[in-house]
Amino acid sequence: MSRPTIEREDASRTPRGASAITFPPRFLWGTATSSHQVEGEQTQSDWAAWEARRGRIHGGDRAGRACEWWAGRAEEDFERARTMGHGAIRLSLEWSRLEPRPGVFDEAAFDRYARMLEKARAIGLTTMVGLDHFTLPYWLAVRGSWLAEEAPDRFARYADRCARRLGDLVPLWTTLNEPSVLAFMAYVGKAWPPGLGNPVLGARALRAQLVAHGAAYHAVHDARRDAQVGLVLNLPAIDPYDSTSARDRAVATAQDWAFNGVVLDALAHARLRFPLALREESAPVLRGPNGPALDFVGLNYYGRYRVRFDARHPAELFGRRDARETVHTESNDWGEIHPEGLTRQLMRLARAFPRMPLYVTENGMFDPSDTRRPSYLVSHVRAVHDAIAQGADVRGYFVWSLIDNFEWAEGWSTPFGLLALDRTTQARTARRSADVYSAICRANGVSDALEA
Ligand code: IFM
Repeated sequence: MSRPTIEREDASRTPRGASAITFPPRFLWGTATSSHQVEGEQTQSDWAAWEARRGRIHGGDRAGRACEWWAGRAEEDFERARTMGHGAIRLSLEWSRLEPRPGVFDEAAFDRYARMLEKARAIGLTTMVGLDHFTLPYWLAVRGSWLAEEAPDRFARYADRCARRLGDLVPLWTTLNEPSVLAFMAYVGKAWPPGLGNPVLGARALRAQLVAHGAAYHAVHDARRDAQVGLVLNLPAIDPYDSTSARDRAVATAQDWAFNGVVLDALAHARLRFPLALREESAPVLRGPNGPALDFVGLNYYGRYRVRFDARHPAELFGRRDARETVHTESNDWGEIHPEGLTRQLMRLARAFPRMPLYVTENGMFDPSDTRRPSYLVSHVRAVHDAIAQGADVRGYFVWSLIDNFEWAEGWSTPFGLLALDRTTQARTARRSADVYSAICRANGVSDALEA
């Protein structure tokens, strides 16, 4: 199969004659990025080491210079975002830069992030800043990554330092990004570091990340009482392929529990249930002053998986994803384009965490020709509006991503950016979807003109 592939006619086309929609005042429109994927010159993390190993990344790609944010281009890209009418940007800090050795912090690296954040603030971009987005310092990787007993505590100490050093510049913090995805790709699977391929270790890594989230939530609040701290979850819609088949329904329910449900349950009730623990355990670290240890929840949503029962797939709880209609490569699958799933997952969050502010912290698709992305964006923005109309307190929406960037094991093969990146010249070119998104940001919704 040639890469990357997108099979399926466009399922996300907005219905003809759909009406204009407007979002609440002060709704945040932005894009999302992450440190390792855009910064470049990043050498001290588990990912830098992983990329150097043969056969790990599609085409032997490396993040390399990436989008040269560290070298100074972050500020230029913030300007571009602002010019396009965006009001916010989500980025992350690179733990391995800020704490290159255990307990040793790099003040020059903190200064570099401070300059980026000052720039964003000066031009009117609200920042949502992640403490960690998949990568770990190499010194922690050699001690066991998220399976190291010290990992949650180390993360909390690092979070404390970040909150004290950069807290003035950060209105919205997030602790971790997509803990289930990391557990699945790196511990259950072998595609990402540490590449263990063991479901039991996957459950342990997920549990450690949840504990780390809680510990960091408290650390940031202890450092800055006014901080807003959330967690970013990737919650795909997981449905039975054939809803009349009891076996398809059972495996869809099991997969949804293992990937989505157990995490929501842990956060909502401060408890760890199977497979995070053999017997239910209480997790006081996940309790905040007035309920869950969360001030908001970030939802990353790409699409829907439809699963069939298949006895040959025990590691996937006997469910095989049907990839015929999905956005996928040979090694990764972002699901079927299904905007209704975004409404559904937002409503699920609104029920699990009543009155909790929600953000769509990532949504987008890789689309080299940029023929499908414009309608994907419009249909998903409409899906967010539907959730708000049904009572969800959604405060913002971030497209993944502002610019083409290093897509983990897929390397540079899956362009997700509103801006296309020429990696040789570092030139940026706005795609048509950048204009469409710009029109959404400026109209604070979908206008009749955009619809036309
Ligand atoms: O690039 C990733 C990001 O790092 C986490 N969420 C999904 C994106 C697209 O795969």
